[in-house]
Amino acid sequence: MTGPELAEAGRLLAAARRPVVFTGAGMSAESGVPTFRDAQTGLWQRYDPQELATPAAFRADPALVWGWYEARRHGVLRARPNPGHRAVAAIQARLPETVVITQNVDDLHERGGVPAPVRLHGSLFAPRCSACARPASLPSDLPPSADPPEPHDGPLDPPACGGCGAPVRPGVVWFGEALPSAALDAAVEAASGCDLLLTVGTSALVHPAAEIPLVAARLGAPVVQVNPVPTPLDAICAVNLRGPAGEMLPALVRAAWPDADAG
Ligand code: BJW
Ligand code: ZN
Repeated sequence: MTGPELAEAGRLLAAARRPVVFTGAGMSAESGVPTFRDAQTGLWQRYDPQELATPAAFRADPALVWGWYEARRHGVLRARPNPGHRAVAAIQARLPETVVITQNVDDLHERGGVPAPVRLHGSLFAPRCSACARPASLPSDLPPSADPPEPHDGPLDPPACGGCGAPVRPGVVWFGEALPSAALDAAVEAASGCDLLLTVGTSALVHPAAEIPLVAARLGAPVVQVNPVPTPLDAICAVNLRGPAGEMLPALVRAAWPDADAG
């Protein structure tokens, strides 16, 4: 893959020392994890994700919402990191001050070689009590020798908290809830001090996360976007790389460092 945009983005990455990589659901699309705003499959076609990902939906029907998250968690367990995840790890290996900030609730950055991404919207793998916030464990559905479970499909009662008996909830950030303050502070600090922000696979519709690239741009850092389609961030980007992350990111790493192993 060649082209003036890729060459320019490669020059910006090669010149960076403290880049931020900001990712959304499109990062994991080529791993087979549906994006948040993709059409859903199976039973879940009937529901709008924006209406399921709320505290009110969980209060109204805990089994519906817990079942949806278990279905998605099982899908992620079956997924593998794609070449885009490995290219992000290659950037961090080259530039150790790289900060990876993700909106994703899967664990594919970690499995792709980025040990500690800043998680703005929580994780599918960190459930907690809906009343007392005590961390809860998940069913041990991945014994070392077993295949990942078949995706769960349908409502499922959440487990009860071992401390107070209230329903356990997914450890994610729903609409109307505050983002974890340590993660948000770390993200704003990294974006404020970066010398390049690479935004990958996000529609940039959900706030306050969508403001992270704007913080970097406002303070003068160039913003490079990887997305097959335009987003509200197009206008602030120095370079728009229109294509899938699994192809564009390895190509970008090769453009920056022709000798690199881009995954
Ligand atoms: C590819 C690709 C490939 C495809 N390669 N790319 C300001 C203005 C307006 C509204 C608000 C505002 N501030 C706050 C709000 C309200 C609300 C909000 O933003 N609403 C908007 C929808 C209008 N925000 C909130 O409620 C937040 N909380 C809050 O503000 O609290 C205030 C408060 C303060 C103090 C005390 C109490 C309260 C919380 C937001 C939490 C969002 N959580 C979710 C769900 C997480 C759990 C779950 O997954 O179920 O996070 S919503 C969902 O959207 C999820 C995602 O992380 C997030 C972002 O989505 P993302 O990643 O961009 O995915 P998609 O699907 O939208 O886009 C995919 C993109 O990939 C597309 O562009 C494709 O083209 C692209 N793509 N294939 C590269 N191969
Ligand atoms: Zn409890």
